[in-house]
Amino acid sequence: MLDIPKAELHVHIEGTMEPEMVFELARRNEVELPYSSVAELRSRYEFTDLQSFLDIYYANMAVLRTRRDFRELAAAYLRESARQGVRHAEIFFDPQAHLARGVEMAPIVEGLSEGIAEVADSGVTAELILCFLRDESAGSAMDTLRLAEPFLDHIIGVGLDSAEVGHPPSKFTDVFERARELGLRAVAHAGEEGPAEYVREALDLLRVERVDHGIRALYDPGLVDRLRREQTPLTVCPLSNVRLGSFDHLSQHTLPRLMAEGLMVTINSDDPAYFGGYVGENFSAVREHLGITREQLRQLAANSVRASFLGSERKSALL
Ligand code: ES4
Ligand code: ZN
Repeated sequence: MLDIPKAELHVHIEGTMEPEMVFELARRNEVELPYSSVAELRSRYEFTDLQSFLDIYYANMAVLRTRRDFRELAAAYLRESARQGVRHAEIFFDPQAHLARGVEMAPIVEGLSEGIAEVADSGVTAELILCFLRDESAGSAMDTLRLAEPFLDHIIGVGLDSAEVGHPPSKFTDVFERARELGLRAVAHAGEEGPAEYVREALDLLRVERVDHGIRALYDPGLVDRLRREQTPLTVCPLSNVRLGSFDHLSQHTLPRLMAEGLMVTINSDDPAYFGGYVGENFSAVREHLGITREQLRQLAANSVRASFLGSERKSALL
């Protein structure tokens, strides 16, 4: 299963920072942490919903300060993922969270790019997707996009993440239109905790090419028909959905139903340092707890390559 070539399309680079790295960077950058050990930090990783996770995710990010930090973070994620069969990753990053602490766009984007370049010899490729924090204003998102303009060579697209409920995609229509004018691709988190209507808005107003999560689309049969007809990729994150309370146990996850509906489903890790595993562990878990067959795992892996922003030649090579 680890040997099947895969693409990871839904991973937040800040969510790949393992507790050991949180402590290492805190020491190096002289940032004070409110925990005395890695074990104590890890013991806080009991989440009830998305916000309870986001609170600790944003707090831990305070240790990320320099170009070197971002480079090491990206390289470590890609090395581990490559071991699990990931041949290509499209990686989210949250610049607003770092800009707010006085870290500039250049060390963030260039550091992440250097990390990607550092592991190129292992055959894994990656692209960066700039995510806007939906619980910040549309104006802040537009300012962030403007700050990113000198770095567009390093950025393939834009996304939308953070606290979903109460922050509909419609809030960001103009920002996504501007991003499209700049030649960027578009994706958005929708239907993770928010309603199916947010998935429709992401498609109609933000004109996204993939929906991140999208699990709540199943509450809307008309939307399911549309997603099937258009074969819109959904980047599903099984371990994340369980850790954040969408399902009580992995055996209750609706991944099999999404597949049975004929949707273009992919499997991803979201925030692997927080949710119990990278893409390989997500694949193993759905096989064990949802009865997903080896053949279906192959299908899910092939979907991830097809749903990526890779060119047709590289896609063919990975299929
Ligand atoms: C996230 Cl799981 C999840 N959902 C929304 N925004 C996020 N940012 C990082 N992880
Ligand atoms: Zn996510």
